[in-house]
Amino acid sequence: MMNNSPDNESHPSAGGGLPVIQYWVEKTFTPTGVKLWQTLNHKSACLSCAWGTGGQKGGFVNEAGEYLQRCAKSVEAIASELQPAISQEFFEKYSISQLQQLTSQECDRLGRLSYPLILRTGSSHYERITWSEVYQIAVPAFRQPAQRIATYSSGRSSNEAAYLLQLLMRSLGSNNLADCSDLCHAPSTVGLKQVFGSGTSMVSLESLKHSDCVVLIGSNAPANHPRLMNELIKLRQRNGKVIIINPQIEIGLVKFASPAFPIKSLLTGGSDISTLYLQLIPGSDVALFIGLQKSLIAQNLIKTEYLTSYTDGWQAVIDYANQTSWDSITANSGLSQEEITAAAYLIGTSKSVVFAWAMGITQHSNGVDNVFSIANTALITGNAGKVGAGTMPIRGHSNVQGFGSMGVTVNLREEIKQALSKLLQKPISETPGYHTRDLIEAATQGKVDTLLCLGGNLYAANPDLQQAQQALSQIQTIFYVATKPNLGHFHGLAQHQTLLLPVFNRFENPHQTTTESGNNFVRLNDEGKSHLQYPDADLISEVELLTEIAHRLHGESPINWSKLQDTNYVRELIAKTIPGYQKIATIDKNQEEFTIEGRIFTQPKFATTSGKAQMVVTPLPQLSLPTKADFGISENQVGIVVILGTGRSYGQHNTVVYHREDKYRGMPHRHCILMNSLDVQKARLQQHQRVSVKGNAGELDNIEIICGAIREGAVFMFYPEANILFKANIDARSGTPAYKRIPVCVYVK
Ligand SMILES: Nc1nc2c(c(=O)[nH]1)N[C@H]1C(S)=C(S)[C@@H](COP(=O)(O)OP(=O)(O)OC[C@H]3O[C@@H](n4cnc5c(=O)[nH]c(N)nc54)[C@H](O)[C@@H]3O)O[C@H]1N2
Ligand SMILES: Nc1nc2c(c(=O)[nH]1)N[C@H]1C(S)=C(S)[C@@H](COP(=O)(O)OP(=O)(O)OC[C@H]3O[C@@H](n4cnc5c(=O)[nH]c(N)nc54)[C@H](O)[C@@H]3O)O[C@H]1N2
Ligand code: SF4
Ligand SMILES: [Mo]
Repeated sequence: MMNNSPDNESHPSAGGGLPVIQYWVEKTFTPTGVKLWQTLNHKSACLSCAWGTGGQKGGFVNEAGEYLQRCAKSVEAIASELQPAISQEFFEKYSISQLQQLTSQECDRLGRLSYPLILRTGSSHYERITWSEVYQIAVPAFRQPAQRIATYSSGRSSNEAAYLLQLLMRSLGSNNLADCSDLCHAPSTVGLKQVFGSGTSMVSLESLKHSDCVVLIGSNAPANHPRLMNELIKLRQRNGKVIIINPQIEIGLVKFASPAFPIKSLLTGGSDISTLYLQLIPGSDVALFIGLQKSLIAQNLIKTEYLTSYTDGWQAVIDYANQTSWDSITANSGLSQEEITAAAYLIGTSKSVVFAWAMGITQHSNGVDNVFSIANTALITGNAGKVGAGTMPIRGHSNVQGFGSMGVTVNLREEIKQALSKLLQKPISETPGYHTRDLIEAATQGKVDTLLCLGGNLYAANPDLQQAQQALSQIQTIFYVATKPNLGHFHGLAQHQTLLLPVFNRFENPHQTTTESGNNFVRLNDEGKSHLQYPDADLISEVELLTEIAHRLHGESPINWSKLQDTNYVRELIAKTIPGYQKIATIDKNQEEFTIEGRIFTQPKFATTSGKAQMVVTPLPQLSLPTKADFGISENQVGIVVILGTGRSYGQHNTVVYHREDKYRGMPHRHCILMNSLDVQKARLQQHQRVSVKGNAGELDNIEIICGAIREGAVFMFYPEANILFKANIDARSGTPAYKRIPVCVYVK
């Protein structure tokens, strides 16, 4: 399907463009507009995605020093943080059961949390408490046996806060450091570490600028990493190729109007992005990549000398591709041999190819295999370890990668373990920690007493919301550290006490902090001032909160925890214990932002023991579909079994909804299902009809059918609402749920 034209005339004909500019104008000319502009100019990294705009050269500058790089998503995120405080009367007035009626968007619009709150068993309302009461609760809560305490974190906090979080947990003898990356890019980290010895992107922004072909797989970058689109536009301008692999035609991947190219946007309605668009069956990426390998071999476009010199295991990968029949590849992927051959030719004849991907690759029960199969294809064509080429997971949250680097992970690197053990003057526990899904399972079984969530929305981000709620209700004490209320704060309640602790965000902290972008670049964030000030508001920094708890638990030996309130000292410890991070020790003095050592490979010498890339054979995925009867629905009832992929609208950030509608997909509200019109016909349904959608955990009624550019057999819905439908089916090696391949039945009751 070389489909380069959007199918529906009433939708915008390019991603970005006018709706985006309208949003800018609306937001920046309101009364808070002045503060918004000041914040956009503040020397700190953008809050939203991990592309890493902002920092010491100013809010609008990217890592290559280019200007005009802020996107509307950044404005959205800041605008939401600039909201006024929620009044004390609000929580006195509304009971928890009333708060549970709020939607995600309504929760966010309540405003900023500005003083600590507690909900005790038997009480119907959150009540204000003091910070000293918070610490009185925290100390005994963290003195529980190490295996019964846990944390979860989301990637917006600083490196310093992340480092302190894991240091606190390791010092208590616990490795239970669940993190949102477990639900996100964990398969990339696991897969890339095995192949290349390093779990992050091997491509810097600078290197990307030398590529002449980008293969963009399972990413809706126009919505979720808008400034990556500038790089694709420039690549097309220098005659480069862009191959898109996605079951859905995302309009902004066909054409994108970027404010950085205003004249082109006005004259032509945007720049062309995709050279070739491969609309495959959801979850079949491994089949496609084996097909690409097979075709590259057949077209004599593989680099055998490179394989023999720089890789191990290549022969088995080649044999497997040769043995796999075209019939099984095309049946599995839903693509024709011609389409795959055309893509292989573009890849094989380009000089430097970057393979970039996001959640369409990782959120599958074979997520790690997906990553292996991409890496194999890069290696077969010699596209790893040279300028302009390589593997590039496009990270989610703005500092999610920093959390991993700081040791907030259940797969702690041996070097860090040793260094931490020296620092803490005791061995690091060998008991494996809970990743996010393990944490939910352990909590369900009553094995967790205390949970601290540093940001995020553990409840709504997980599959099977009922299970998540039930799991959290088994925990004695939960501390939610947050800037704004979300669904989790009202639905994810603990058995005895739930605390809601307000903190400053990145541009408000009273000290400097750092963050790491998806391109391995470390940013310095200046101190700032919040519009929420004492005595009207009573917020603290995450660093203060964590060090205060640790100090009360451990005092000053072997680490002086209260001295760690000074983030310079935290950075000194980071420099000593985190590989590649030595330069962080002086970043506050010389303002020198830097690329982390040992991550960007421009030579085919990798971080594995032998220095060679380790190739792994990836079996074809088993893609079966249940029947209506499996859902308890009779075969002659109106309806159809399809594969649901869940994801983000153009107006949300993860579980936080900013706008109800998704103009680009023509979905007017949150309760829509995007379907192919042939499926709608086949099922004897109609566009705009209200239907029920049933999965293996739950059901949603009154869902409106919207016909759109999605492959036959595949449907799309928004998360977190859709998380009620299905149980967690995880990739065993990474723990990541298959949010992108969920069998559901769409039917009329
Ligand atoms: N504005 C905004 N920015 C964000 C976020 C946000 O919510 N809003 N979230 C941040 C976070 S944490 C993350 S992880 C990223 C997420 O960024 P993305 O990964 O771009 O987000 P998703 O909405 O999950 O979209 C994944 C894409 O994969 C496609 N896809 C689905 N199934 C398959 C498949 O089987 N194979 C292939 N090849 N493709 C498939 C979908 O059609 C969709 O286009 O964005 C980050 N940036
Ligand atoms: N069905 C389905 N489910 C998914 C996904 C999917 O594609 N489909 N994607 C998954 C992915 S990729 C991810 S990353 C997860 C996201 O999961 P999470 O990261 O857990 O969720 P978020 O919605 O990003 O968390 C938002 C909250 O963070 C808090 N916050 C914001 N800034 C700060 C700060 O500076 N400090 C602190 N302490 N708190 C702050 C605010 O209270 C806000 O409400 O969801 C996963 N769940
Ligand atoms: S692309 Fe990402 S980092 Fe850059 S301004 Fe937009 S949201 Fe922020
Ligand atoms: Mo994510």
